[in-house]
Amino acid sequence: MPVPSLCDDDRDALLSAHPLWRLRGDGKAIERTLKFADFNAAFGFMTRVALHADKVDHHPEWCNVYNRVEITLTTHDAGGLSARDAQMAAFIDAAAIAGGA
Ligand code: H2B
Repeated sequence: MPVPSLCDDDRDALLSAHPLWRLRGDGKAIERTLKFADFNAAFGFMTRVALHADKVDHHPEWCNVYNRVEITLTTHDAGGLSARDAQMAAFIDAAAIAGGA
């Protein structure tokens, strides 16, 4: 089902509200790299995000190497960024703090 993509003002507001995220070169996604104390902390964080993602049906693209997690947020159903990415960035930022990133 199509999802509305963010207008330029809403995209700028997303980036201002979540300064640890950077806009991907093509403007269709945001990215953040997180570093945790160890693999256990990184995977615990990923587990919390995964359960939330499945609940809200909005899934991150990510890569984990030991204590590092690289995350890309985009909305496939919008062909770019949507309000769902802003909501997911807020959840991830809070989970990152809780997880000690
Ligand atoms: N995740 C993301 N990141 N973007 C989507 O457009 C998306 C999703 N769509 N998770 C959902 C699943 C959709 O495919 C299902 C059918 O609701």
